Amino acid sequence: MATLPAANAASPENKVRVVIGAQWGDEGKGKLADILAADSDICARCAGGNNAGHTIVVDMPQPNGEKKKTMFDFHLLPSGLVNPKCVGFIGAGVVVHLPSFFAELDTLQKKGLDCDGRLFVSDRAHLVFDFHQVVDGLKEVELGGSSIGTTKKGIGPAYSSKASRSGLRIHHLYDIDAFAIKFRKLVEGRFKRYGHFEYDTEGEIARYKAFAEKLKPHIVDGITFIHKALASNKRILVEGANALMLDLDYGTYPFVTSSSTSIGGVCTGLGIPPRCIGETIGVVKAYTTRVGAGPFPTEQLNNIGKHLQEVGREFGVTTGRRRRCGWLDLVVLRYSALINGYTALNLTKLDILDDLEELMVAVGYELDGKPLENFPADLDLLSRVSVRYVTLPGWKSSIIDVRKYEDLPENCKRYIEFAEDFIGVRIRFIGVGPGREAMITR
Ligand code: 2SA
Ligand code: GDP
Ligand code: MG
Repeated sequence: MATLPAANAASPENKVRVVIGAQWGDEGKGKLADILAADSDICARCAGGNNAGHTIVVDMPQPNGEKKKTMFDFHLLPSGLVNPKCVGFIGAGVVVHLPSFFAELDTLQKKGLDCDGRLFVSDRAHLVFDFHQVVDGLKEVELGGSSIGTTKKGIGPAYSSKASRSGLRIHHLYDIDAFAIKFRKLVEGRFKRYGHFEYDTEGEIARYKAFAEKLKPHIVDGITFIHKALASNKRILVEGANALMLDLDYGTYPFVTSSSTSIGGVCTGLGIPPRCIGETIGVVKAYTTRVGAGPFPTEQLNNIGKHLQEVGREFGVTTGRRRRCGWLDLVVLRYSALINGYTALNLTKLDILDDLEELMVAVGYELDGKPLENFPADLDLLSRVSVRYVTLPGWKSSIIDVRKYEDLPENCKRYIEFAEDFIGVRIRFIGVGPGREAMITR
């Protein structure tokens, strides 16, 4: 064990920072991760896979010295990679679809981001295969009217293979013959369960043989990697994927993703102890969106929902699906804050509310006239709740160019402070536009 640092070698002051989604995803985690990556050495993903979609808009320097507004969509790779000094790390809790890994890397390189020598993946991370994606689709069909609305990226089936202890991990690629035997067994199992589907098993094995070689420079023992980084005072940023309300345990089960998207997933997905976690920044969209099926108490199936969807350009980054939209739900956010223990919040997309006359925010759920104490586990019960709202006045002016808190319109500050007081966590960052520069810090 001579190469590993002692268990307490990390300086107690060097704490890991975490960016995590507080609602149903797409809050704007990627943008904050990109901003914080500027003073981070490592940006790590701990959960999920290429179901995630994180959009970042930056002014990229061009060879002619000018800057060009460039959009990056991250799925499997950490968004911190936009910062040329930041190293990307994919932890054991992530499920990795290698064709997507290389395709995404290729796109980044083509857009002028040199990622050579600064992208690593844990040898303990599980692999997502194309057959997992086929099975994802078949499972959805089987569910019929109660389908989850997954991204069909094979995420659920890959985590199922992991939990049933038949999954294949990155390190299995080192012995391709043993890999092939296990892989055939895994595919056979899926044929038994779902009937025979079109799948080139042997072709896939050959492809993975090539991937194994190509991936070698990226593979690390994730525990050694992360603990050496901690011991040498490297600043680590964790970029959460999806969000608390999609967490396998604490989300609106079964309308959730299949990983631990809460703070717990940071420890299990990266192999770091809780005492190493410092700031946990919850990212909160100023209204609520959800993509896919499942309960959404403040959803607005009317002109308000349409307005938020259109002005907020609410489309899935991975699938292009239209996102469902509704009012800010503070019941959800209190629940979310209890589980994740946010030390600060980033309120995003506040500019999307600029034109609205009045804003409603959910402050309680009632069932048969009685207030509920917490966000309920039982979805049947949840479908019967009535939502109690408070109405706040809108600010009816553009805030996109505001950069100081005190310059925001009074009603806008009132909205922010109302949410902050209700949740009980300081809103430290306020997003007023998609660009890196459109962020107010207080
Ligand atoms: P899955 O594919 O098994 O993880 O789907 C299970 C549920 O999790 C939801 N989910 C998401 N929700 C919001 N954003 C996600 N990423 C993409 C984006 C989504 C897209 O950034 O826009 O492009 O559609 C994401 N990934 C998974 C999913 O909708 C299911 O409800
Ligand atoms: P993520 O999955 O949490 O990283 O979020 P997505 O990238 O899926 O969706 C957030 C979208 O909102 C992206 O298109 C961002 O560029 C954009 N965005 C982020 N913050 C803001 C903001 O403050 N204002 C506006 N108008 N857009 C924002
Ligand atoms: Mg997203």
